This record gives sequence, C-alpha cells and structure tokens, in this order.
Amino acid sequence: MIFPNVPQVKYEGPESRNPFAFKFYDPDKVISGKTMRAHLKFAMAWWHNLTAGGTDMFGRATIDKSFGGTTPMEIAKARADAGFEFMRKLGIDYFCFHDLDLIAEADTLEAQNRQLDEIAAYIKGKMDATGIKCLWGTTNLTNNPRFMNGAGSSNSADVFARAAANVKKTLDIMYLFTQGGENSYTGGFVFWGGREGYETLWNTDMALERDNVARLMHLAVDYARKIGFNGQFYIEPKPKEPMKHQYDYDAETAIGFLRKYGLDGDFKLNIEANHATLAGHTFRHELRVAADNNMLGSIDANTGDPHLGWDTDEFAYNVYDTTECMYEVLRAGGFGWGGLNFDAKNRRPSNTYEDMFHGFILSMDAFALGLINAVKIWDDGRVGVLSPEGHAERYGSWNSGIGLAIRSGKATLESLSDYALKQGEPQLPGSGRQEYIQNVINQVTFG
Ligand code: XLS
Ligand code: CA
Ligand code: CA
Repeated sequence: MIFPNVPQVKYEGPESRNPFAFKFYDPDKVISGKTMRAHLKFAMAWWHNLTAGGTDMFGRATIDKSFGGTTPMEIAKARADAGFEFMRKLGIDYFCFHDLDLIAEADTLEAQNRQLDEIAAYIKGKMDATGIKCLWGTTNLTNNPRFMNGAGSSNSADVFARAAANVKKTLDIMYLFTQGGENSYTGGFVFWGGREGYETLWNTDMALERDNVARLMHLAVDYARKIGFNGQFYIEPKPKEPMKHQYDYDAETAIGFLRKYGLDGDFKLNIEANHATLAGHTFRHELRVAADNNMLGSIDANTGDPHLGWDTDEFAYNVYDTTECMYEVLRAGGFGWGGLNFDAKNRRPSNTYEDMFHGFILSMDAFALGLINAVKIWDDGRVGVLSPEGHAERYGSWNSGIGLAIRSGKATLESLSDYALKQGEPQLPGSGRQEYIQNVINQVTFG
C-alpha cells in the first residue's frame, strides 16, 4: 500500500469533519435523472498527480513521486500502482495521460516504444482488474528540444515525422486501453498544441505551419480509424504558454480551424478553465461557445489565479465557477465520451501524499456543489436562457411576426426597412435585470 494513512474516501455529508470524506459528492445519489458519478465523470491527470514534484522556475521538487521505485521502469510501475490505489480510494473512474507521463523518455524511438509497450500492458492489467478506464491519452510534443519549433508546425519535416511516430504509438496504447471484448469502450485522444505557434512572425510561415498541424491531425484520424480506434479526438485550446502565440487560441478559433480543414466530424474540444482565463474569457464563455457549436467534448477542470498571469493549474474550489460550468454541461445535455479531468496540481508547499487527496476531495466536492446548484437553478426556472422559446420574456419577439420572418429567412433588407419605417422608434428592448438575476442565483444557492 502506498497511501496507508488514507482510508477509502466516502460521502459523509456537510456536517462531517473527517478530512478524508466527501462533504457534498455522494457518488450514487441520483440527481436530475443520473447519479452524481455519471454526471461528473471525474478523471485523474497522470502527469500532475503521479509525476509532478512541485517544481517551479525557481526551485526543485518538494515531494518525491517515485513511490518507492528506483530504476526508471520500477518508478513507472510504482506510479501506476500509486495511481490505481489513489483512484480506487477516491472512487475515480477514469484517468488521462501523456505518453511520457508513463515512462521516462528513452534515448531512441525503438527503446521508447518498447518501454511504452511494457508499461501499457502493466496498466491495462490494472484497468481490467479494477474497471477503471482511460478517458483520453495524448502525446507529449513539447518537452524534447527537437520540438522547440513545434511538432506538426515545425519548420523541419523530420521533426514532423518524429511527432507522427510518437502520436502513432500513443494511439496504439489508447486502442489497447479501450479494448476488452464486451467491456470495450470509446476513449479519446487530445491534441494540445503547446508549441504549435510562434515567437515572431519574422521567421514564421504561419499558413504552412497551420496547414501542417491539420495534416498531422488528419494522419492521426486516418491511422486511428484504420486500427479500429473509434474514439473521440479533441483539440484543447490555449492562447499562449509556452509559445507567445498558439494556433489553438480559444474555442472559437479552434472550431474555425477544425471546419476549415474538414476535421470537425472527428474532433470536439477539451476546454480547460485556466486556458479560458489566459485567453481573456471566462471558463463559462468557452464552454458555451463549444456547446453552441456541438463541440463540447470534455473538460480539464482546474482554475487559474486572477493575480497570476500564467497557467497555474490549481484545484478548482470557487463554487460560482463550478456552478456555471455544470449549468453549461447540463444545458449541453451532459458529457458524451468526455468527462471532468482534474488537470490540477498541488501547490508547491502542499507536499505530502495526503495533500494529493485533499486536492481531489476539494475539487470533487466543489464540482458536486456546482452540479447541485446548477440543477437547483435549472429547476427554479427564473434565470437562464435556453432558446427563444424557452425564454419568452426576453426573446419572445423572435417567435412571431417580424422576428419569425427574420429567423425563417423570409425577411429582406427592404422588407425590414419598410417595417422599420412603419413601426417608428422601437421600444427599448427591456432590462437585462442582471442584479436581480445574480441575487436569484444566491438565493437558490444559499437559501
Ligand atoms: C497544458 C495542457 C496539457 C494538456 C495535455 O497547459 O493543459 O496538460 O491538457 O497535453
Ligand atoms: Ca489541460
Ligand atoms: Ca493548464
């Protein structure tokens, strides 16, 4: 046992003072037609939880995550042991990984592929024994110096080829993870374009680079379908960091890109809260843009810090944010193949194994509260805009008369001009009642 000090974490309710108990997340409780577990679909990010040691630009690790292993492969397996014990103790059903979270990077591609095969088989054994699934995998195309100018967007075709080889291997692993006879399921594959961008346009052929990023994505889809991996592909937008400008800037940009290159049938978006903040948007804005385009695939659930301008990947705790998130998820009809992946890491001084659990308990409870509140707000019915039909008071003018003529394409600029001449000055469009609405949210939440 790697975490002997942590018991099985169970729901004990809001009165509990047990640090290793959920106060709000009650996995089997049915709320709005589904269990909380099925609504929330929590996932553990292998990288932060099992490999990140609390390093920052100014300091080395504050916690040892080798979990008793000494050789690289022993450490890799010890991390898998730790991860499965961790997920089982919290009742987490999914995990996400990069290829290079699973093993230490090897000197040659052959050696790396061999080691990945060994660890993937080891992890698959644990998946089969526990029923824990992989939500999505991704390829680390940022760390190695060869990717300093990007992977799909590199100026070097040889580097592009190497990126393709690494993506192929991750897809092989994803395929293995999702196979299980009757228990086979549909996983996913994420492209996060960390270095797919530029530092200066003086040395950058942006058009070629973007075309090539799309080419790499097409090649990945073609290969996946060929080997029988029918999973969902995702782009994870992020505007900057590590590059000054990244091509998948935000949801709207990524959707435009997917449509331009004919990738929108195979891809949806993986929206990360902290990346929304970096793009100058709210988390909710990005979720809404994705959902309104039928592109809301999965979520990287974390938070940034308004006082820090970078990607801090903190555990989400702000219940207004989680409420807005879960409202958008409910509005979109829930997750399909995606879920809520905690792409979050403990703060550097939170350097014990127990802190790893506290981070997850914090965020699992925060999203459970968000779900409970979102359902209450939904059921209350006083706020929220679903469609013109669903919100007659504010958008009712679109359901008949001139509004319907516009929506059904019957109006022309001339007919609208005639209408405007006849009607005279239109009435003011009505108060947005924002302060009233915000108080209703508080009433429903805390009342
Ligand atoms: C980094 C990203 C990354 C992706 C997966 O900012 O969040 O961790 O989620 O490559
Ligand atoms: Ca992420
Ligand atoms: Ca992040």
